[in-house]
Amino acid sequence: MAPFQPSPPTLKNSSFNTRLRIFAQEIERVLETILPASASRLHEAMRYSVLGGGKRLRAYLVWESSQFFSVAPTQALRAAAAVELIQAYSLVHDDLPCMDNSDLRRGKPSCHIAFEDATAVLVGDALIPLAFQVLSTLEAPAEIRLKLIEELGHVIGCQGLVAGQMMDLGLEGTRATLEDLSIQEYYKTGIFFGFAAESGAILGEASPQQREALRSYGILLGKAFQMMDDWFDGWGTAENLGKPCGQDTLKVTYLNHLGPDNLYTKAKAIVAQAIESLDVFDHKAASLREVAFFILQRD
Ligand code: GRG
Repeated sequence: MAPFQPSPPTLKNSSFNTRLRIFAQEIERVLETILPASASRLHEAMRYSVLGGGKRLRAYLVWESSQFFSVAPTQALRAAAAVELIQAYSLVHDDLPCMDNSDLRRGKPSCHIAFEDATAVLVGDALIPLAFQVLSTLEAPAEIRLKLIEELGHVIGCQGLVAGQMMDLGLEGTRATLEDLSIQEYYKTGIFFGFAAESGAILGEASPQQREALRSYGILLGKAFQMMDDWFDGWGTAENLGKPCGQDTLKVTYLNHLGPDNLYTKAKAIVAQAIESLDVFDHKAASLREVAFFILQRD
């Protein structure tokens, strides 16, 4: 197959990339204050897994959507940090030998390689309640905190991320259809993105219509993200992605169903749909539109 160009220069937006990187530093600072810092092996492994890497894309969605509704910056950042704790847990567990068995994550040895399997399991176990603790102590009315906790519990639990991961395991070695894949990806990736985008609206006590618009945007973004993740797994390099590539060659993926050109075209169409969901916010949503383009060209 001829190499396919994933990054049309017209989509490159270096000012957005810079903004995302600066935001990532800000989130890192907040995470530093949230994570326990004793010399215990568990705490050390938690910090190793959460800090010093990651695009912080889901956190950025929380931040940007919070800006629509003038949420206090400290509260938006803490909610965004909670999302990143969950993201880190899911990656630590996904890398384990009994899951995706991946030795490299964010350009460094996966948690179970740097420490060992049992510690990596416990790191994930500890990050989940820490995320809920952060949400429960936000400076926001109790019903808002409760809503965030309820929604997060839903999207990462047995009808969300964990269910999606279970489906993923079940699809290995099968002739899964595109529809199977799409359902699995909705649970594993889409609804967590949906939560990230919607959480600013929850924090800002937005209308149901505004919440729904942001959730739809996030879910569609998650779908395009997963598609491009498959694309990069087939065509990227470990050096620029910070994780092994070509891991999914034996798995059913969007890439082997659709082929690279078709996949990219479909991902672009989904990004366009995601952007359409933001119509209700008019010019306020410029930055979230940029995130959608970033999905197609991340480096
Ligand atoms: C273990 C319950 C459980 C779930 C794991 C996160 C996940 C589910 C699997 C990771 C494997 C994968 C390719 C998932 C789909 C795309 C994805 C979520 C990639 C990782 O997210 P990025 O690229 O990572 O945003 P960073 O490092 O930037 O945070």
